[in-house]
Amino acid sequence: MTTDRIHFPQEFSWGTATSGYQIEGGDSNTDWWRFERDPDSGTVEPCGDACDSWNRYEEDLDIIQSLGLNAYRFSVEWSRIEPTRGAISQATLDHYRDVIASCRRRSILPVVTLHHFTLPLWVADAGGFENPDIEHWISDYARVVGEALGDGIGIACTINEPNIVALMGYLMASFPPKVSSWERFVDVNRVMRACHLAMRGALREGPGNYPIGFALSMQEYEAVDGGDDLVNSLRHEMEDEYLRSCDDDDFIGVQCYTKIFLDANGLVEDFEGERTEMGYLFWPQCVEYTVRRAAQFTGIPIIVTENGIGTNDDEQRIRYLGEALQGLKKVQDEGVDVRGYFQWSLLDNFEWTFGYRPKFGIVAVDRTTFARTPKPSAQWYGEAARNYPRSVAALS
Ligand code: GCO
Repeated sequence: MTTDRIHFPQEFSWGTATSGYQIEGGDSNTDWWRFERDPDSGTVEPCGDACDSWNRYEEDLDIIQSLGLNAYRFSVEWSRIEPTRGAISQATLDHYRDVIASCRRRSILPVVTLHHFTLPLWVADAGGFENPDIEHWISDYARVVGEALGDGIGIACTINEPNIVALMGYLMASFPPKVSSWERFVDVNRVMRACHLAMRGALREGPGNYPIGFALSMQEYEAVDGGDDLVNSLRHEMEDEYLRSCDDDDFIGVQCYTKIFLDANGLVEDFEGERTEMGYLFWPQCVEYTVRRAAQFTGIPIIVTENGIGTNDDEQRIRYLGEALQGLKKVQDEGVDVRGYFQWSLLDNFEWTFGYRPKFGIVAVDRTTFARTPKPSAQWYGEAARNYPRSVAALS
């Protein structure tokens, strides 16, 4: 363990999260950009200019500051930093140094993700996560990021939802490279864990003593009508193997949105209960469930690196966040070491194959002018965070 050299922020991190591709705009040197142009991809619209946050990050940070939040999770784009193998863009690194400095000026902790779903074209063309060399490529990239940004990073996530990249890209065939194979899914999960370790090693060699971990997608699973075997094998691959491998990390990032039902044939779409815009079950209780589950596997600190709801109904969002925070309080009272909570997402942004329809943001973004308008939930969340746990006790 290297925890004594690690500096965890003293205060609980109250933040909101985004990712480069979903908000920056113009990340054209990626597998996703190309994928969106394939008529068979199933993507409803291209990402295009996204929220133009490449140019408007100061404005985004002003909003975060005005809400009284003390942390911001965003991602840096490999495709911009290393547009072709070994060619590093200093201008891009300078840009991200500015973003980090802009956070610091506002006393906002910069929580930096290095890989959030997208690959540079040169990596994708060489086989992406199925090329054994990816471990070297991605750790070289991490070394570059660590060297250039490490003195400013507050917390680092190496890979965002490695298990979702594997699931959606290699089993469900709905993200690039659109493969459907259990063996390849299992294999990519294994490669992901190796990539994380290599990246963590590279970051630790650089400046800074910030905590390093990865962000895992977790769910509450429920087996119905003979779904037990599927729940067990899927959860083994999607969660348990990852949770067993992270004891030497500084924290584990837990990301959760809902509860899913599986029968012997797969995902059950027909279930009772309130739904969100994504068709998910309205299930803020997933926070306490998944945090508790992560804590059963590992004793390292936990950060809820993503939780939120896609909805057009901001009242529903407020209700969701309120119940989610009540769950957070419960697990903290049980003694689980949780160090932060990041609401997904700051902005209404590009929701991958669903395009701009789902509204995960606490801030609306005009699709033509890019004007930002905080929703009532933004104010609500800021106040709930500032007054936690009093704010949450008042809800029950
Ligand atoms: C993910 C990603 C985000 C999504 C969010 C809402 O979990 O898929 O980290 O990019 O936008 O989860 O679906």
